[in-house]
Amino acid sequence: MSSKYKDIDPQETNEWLESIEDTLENHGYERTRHLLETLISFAQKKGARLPFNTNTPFLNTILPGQQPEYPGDREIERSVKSIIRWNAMAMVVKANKETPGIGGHISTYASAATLYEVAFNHIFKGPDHEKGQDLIFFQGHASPGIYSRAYVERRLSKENLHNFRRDLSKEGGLSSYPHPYLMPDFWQFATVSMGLGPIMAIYQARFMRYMINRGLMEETGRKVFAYLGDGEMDEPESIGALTLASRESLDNLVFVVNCNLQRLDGPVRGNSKVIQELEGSFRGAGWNVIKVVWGSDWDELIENDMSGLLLKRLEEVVDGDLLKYVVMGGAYIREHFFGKYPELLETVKNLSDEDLASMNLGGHDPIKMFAAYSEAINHRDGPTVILARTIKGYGLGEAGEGRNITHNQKKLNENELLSFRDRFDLDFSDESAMKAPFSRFEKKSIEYKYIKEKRKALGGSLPIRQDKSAPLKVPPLSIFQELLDGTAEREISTTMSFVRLITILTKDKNIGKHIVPIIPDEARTFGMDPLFRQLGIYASKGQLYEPVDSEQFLYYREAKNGQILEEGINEAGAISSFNAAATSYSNHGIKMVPFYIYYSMFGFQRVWDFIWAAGDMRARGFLLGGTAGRTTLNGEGLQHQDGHSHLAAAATPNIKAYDLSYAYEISIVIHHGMKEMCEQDKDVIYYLTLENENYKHPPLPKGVDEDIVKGLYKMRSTEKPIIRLLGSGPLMGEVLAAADLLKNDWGLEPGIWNVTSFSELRREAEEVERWNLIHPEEKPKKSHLEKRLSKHKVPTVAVSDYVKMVSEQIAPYVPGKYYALGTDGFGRSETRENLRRFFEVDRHYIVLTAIRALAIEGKLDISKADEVIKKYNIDPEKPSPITV
Ligand SMILES: Cc1ncc(C[n+]2csc(CCOP(=O)(O)OP(=O)(O)O)c2C)c(N)n1
Ligand SMILES: [Mg+2]
Repeated sequence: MSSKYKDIDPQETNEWLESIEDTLENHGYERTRHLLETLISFAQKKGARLPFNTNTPFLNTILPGQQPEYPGDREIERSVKSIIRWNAMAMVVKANKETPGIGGHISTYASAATLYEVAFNHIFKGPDHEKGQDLIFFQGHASPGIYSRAYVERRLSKENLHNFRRDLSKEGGLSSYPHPYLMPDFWQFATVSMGLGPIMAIYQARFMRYMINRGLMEETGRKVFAYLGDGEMDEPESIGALTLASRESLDNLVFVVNCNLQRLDGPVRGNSKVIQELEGSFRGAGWNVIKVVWGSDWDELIENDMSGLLLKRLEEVVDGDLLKYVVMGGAYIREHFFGKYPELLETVKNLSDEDLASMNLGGHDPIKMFAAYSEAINHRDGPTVILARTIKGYGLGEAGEGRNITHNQKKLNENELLSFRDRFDLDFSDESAMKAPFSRFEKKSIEYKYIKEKRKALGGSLPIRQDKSAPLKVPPLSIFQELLDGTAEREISTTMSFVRLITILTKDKNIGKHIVPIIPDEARTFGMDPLFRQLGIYASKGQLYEPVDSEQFLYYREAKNGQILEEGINEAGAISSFNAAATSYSNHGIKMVPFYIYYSMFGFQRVWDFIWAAGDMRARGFLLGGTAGRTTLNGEGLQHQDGHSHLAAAATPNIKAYDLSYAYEISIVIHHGMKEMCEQDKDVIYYLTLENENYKHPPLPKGVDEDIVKGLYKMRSTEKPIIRLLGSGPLMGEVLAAADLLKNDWGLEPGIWNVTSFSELRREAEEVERWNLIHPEEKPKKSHLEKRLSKHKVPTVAVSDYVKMVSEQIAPYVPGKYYALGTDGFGRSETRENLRRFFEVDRHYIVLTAIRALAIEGKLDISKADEVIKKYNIDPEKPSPITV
């Protein structure tokens, strides 16, 4: 501001400077600081917005004179809001009366009702709006209020409300929190794992810009709103990506933080002020901050505060005090808040204790909230956060208003129900109120007509989740022909195969532009840098500089319509981008296919909660764990070597996980996945582990396409093998080598199978087993495993570069004894060869296991096992990799 401002009176400026200098000289820093702070807050209070400090006074950002006229009928809106409050409370109370322990949050929505109701009536654009639908991340535990509004709007029935938290009830339940998986026509975003909502909302807003800048979507002014708890803001994910939003000038993004100053156990910041702290963080990160602290009842007192004493007092008290005032009432407030300074006490002498107790707060005042929303949605060039002061459990009185007990408080006694009724002027007889009935307005009532008209004008009811996306034509498998043909003598890694595949895919004229490659700063590690030039890296500002490598062919090319989302070292952000792209079919009506490739170790164990949310949101896309495999990634050591992500993947219901050995497997699995996502509208995520070991890739054997997808196919076998080896991913090489040793050194010829997915095999086998269990008299079905392996009840040795439990998943379904080799234990930096020996998964251990298995079967003498140990220098004294 100062640089742009033309000094119209330099002499006056000088006089100000001189007096500051004077004070500094005569009274020191303390006095000077005091004077300046007083000047700044005075100016701010008078409406001057001074941008360069992180905090403004503990007052509303928007002055009363700057508030727009309220566009609604306050009285009707209040009756609607009151009945919505009532039903939201009654849902939880009833649910817990009928089924003790079913849970539910009463007090969150009670604090947030006005935040939502003002927006439902005047702000949120619905699905039929000519400018398109806004996207709303509802605060998870405010769900009862959102259901209650849907009931009052007649979108849900009384039975539905009765079945809150009873997902399995016959008529269909209402899920505890926003779960699109359970209510796919209603909820859009999974928010209740706190911290995920805020960062996903930021990346959703950014992804909308990406779609617009790439010409896939029109800019129509759609917004992303995220409703968040003040306690939730303590999650690192909540504030970790704030600067991305300002850097990307996301004026399509509005956060609304429900500052009731409490979380579950107690105050969010008892000893300071959470609103001021959040203001500092958001302003520091470049956001437009609108504080809505005080309601209209405070306007006059604040305006008349000439001495600044009121502001001084407001600045002095901490959140712990403010919470106490809510609970203790007017006389206490008079004595402890205003009473600290006699002059301040004077200013409230005409107000009764009741008046003092009922002075409303900003987040409960529709006028203040509407002013905040109007400014937020019209703000340009950056994101806005509204920090709204509310009271947790508002209206619950003794039953939990502002108290620390609110979460456990699920039942209201009769008196509490009656006082809730009185507080909101509800029209129930005593007898009726005590039963906590659900209630809504008649269809012909003015209230019903009013809310329906308001929603109609704004484009229809919310929340709503739809899929209006057209199918995307997947090209034939033959576009990957070069990968299906194998590499002959050339040695490459599975990662390189994948990079080739995505290069081919993005060139396809039909589906190419729908592919979204996402990478957190590892593109060069994976050899994906050629894509920089071909596809460009998305940058909303284009490329304002000449890159250092501009002379080179593969330079770092940023572009406004770039296709790659290069997220930097930011897995939480990258997976949030994945979630946005993977749900684009429903949120934007356009199918996109994200391929998020990352260091495998920094996937599941770092962002599994987001992956779980992706499942909940019915996401579709590909996760690629690069540099995977505990022994295949050799030099990087303990914190890098992933030998367990497949366990996590196996436990995630919507994930189909594959550990692949050859380029043709990758092509077939990805092609199949794309068909499911783009043509068959299946809500699936494929997880592929890719490795960096170079070897030759054979051509696709005949007739195994389907088996590759199912999880197991035959590599080679004699008519009647006496033992079976199962290999997976890069360890297939050791299995093949072991087979050669078995043949050449011991005269045994095993059957060799390649397992592309242990988890898919297990799932299918379990489904078959379940069917057989509940259809005891019918002809039993056979699983893929049984069909392929049951002819020979011989021992099986399975080896993967993952912990043994990964390959043991299928043990119950494989005929004959099952021996698993795996990489349990912490990783090490070493050569690949030494690592495989250390983890006891190399060819020699495979041979030893096989020979011993045959000895146990009585097919060989046990002394053979000892011969193996000697021949291959296996050290029986070597400590176990799990214990060292
Ligand atoms: C990641 C995560 N941790 C813990 C919880 C459990 N939990 C549910 S509500 C809640 C308190 C929320 O406080 P706040 O964000 O201030 O919301 P309020 O209810 O006060 O509006 C907690 C800890 C959760 N849902 N998610
Ligand atoms: Mg809170």
